[in-house]
Amino acid sequence: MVLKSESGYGTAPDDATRRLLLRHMLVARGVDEEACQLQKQGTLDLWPSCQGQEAAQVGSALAVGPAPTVFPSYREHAVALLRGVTPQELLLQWTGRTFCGWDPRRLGFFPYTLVLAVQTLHAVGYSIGQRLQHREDFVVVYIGDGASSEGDMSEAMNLAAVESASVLFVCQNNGWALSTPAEEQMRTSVAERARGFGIASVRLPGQDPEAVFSACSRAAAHVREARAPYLVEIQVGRIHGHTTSDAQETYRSRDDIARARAADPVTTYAARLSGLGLVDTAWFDAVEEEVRELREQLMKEYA
Ligand SMILES: Cc1ncc(C[n+]2csc(CCOP(=O)(O)OP(=O)(O)O)c2C)c(N)n1
Ligand SMILES: [Mg+2]
Repeated sequence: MVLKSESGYGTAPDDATRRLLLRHMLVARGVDEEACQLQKQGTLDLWPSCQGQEAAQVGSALAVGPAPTVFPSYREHAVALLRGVTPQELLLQWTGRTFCGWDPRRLGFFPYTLVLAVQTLHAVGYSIGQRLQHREDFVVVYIGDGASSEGDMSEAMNLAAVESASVLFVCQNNGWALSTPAEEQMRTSVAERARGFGIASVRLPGQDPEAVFSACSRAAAHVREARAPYLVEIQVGRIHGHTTSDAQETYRSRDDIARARAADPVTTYAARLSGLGLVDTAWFDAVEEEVRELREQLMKEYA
């Protein structure tokens, strides 16, 4: 199945957007690192790190823009921050003090879902409801490779295809459902499976935020112009364990962990833009200062 539209949404990001991609990735990394620290100190009960997945999250979120309502899973911290969730709001849920730290209606960013894949049904139903009320019906839903094995995901894909719902499925395939490797979960890619339901799809590596931005821009154009669903499967690396409670060294080879670290999208992209002269020391200093302030606020609030 091919994209209905290859037009518009100039798919390659311009230089300002490239800097923005990197900035959001660096902010997300800083907040994630601080959350890991706070969990070690006992302030947070748990933290599911998104390290290694920043290019997929920032690239997709910037590509679709602010219009769509987003239904996240529980690891979309970079998307959350980009959509306006503050770091304080983001961490609150992981102290066990609230179900959701932010206002989902104001931000168009729904609460995190810990029950795998239910958000896919929420997303499709929401989009259909919005369309019936002649409101913005473009919806983005994030799932992991493991969540894609749930029955809800199959139901949601089928319903989206049959109803031609304006839903962009973004699957971050980090190769693991907790300790179960992707090859033990499925015999085809998630993208191929989507096509079986009649949903156009693409699969791509997720280290380069520009490639993700381009693919998601084209996917968003398809959703908007064809008013039909689309699925993007992004192959990402998981740098840390499933959560801070998970000792991944017990089931994952050292080499595999080392590969994920070596392919770190944040350091790789920072080096690339620096090499191209698109960012300089002053630029890095300014972002570092911003991240330091965010981390200090978190420490004050939580430590
Ligand atoms: C319906 C349901 N079944 C099982 C679980 C337990 N569980 C929590 S996370 C997880 C793995 C999810 O993997 P994936 O969707 O790939 O997301 P990732 O954590 O890798 O981002 C499992 C099995 C759950 N939360 N919900
Ligand atoms: Mg996974």
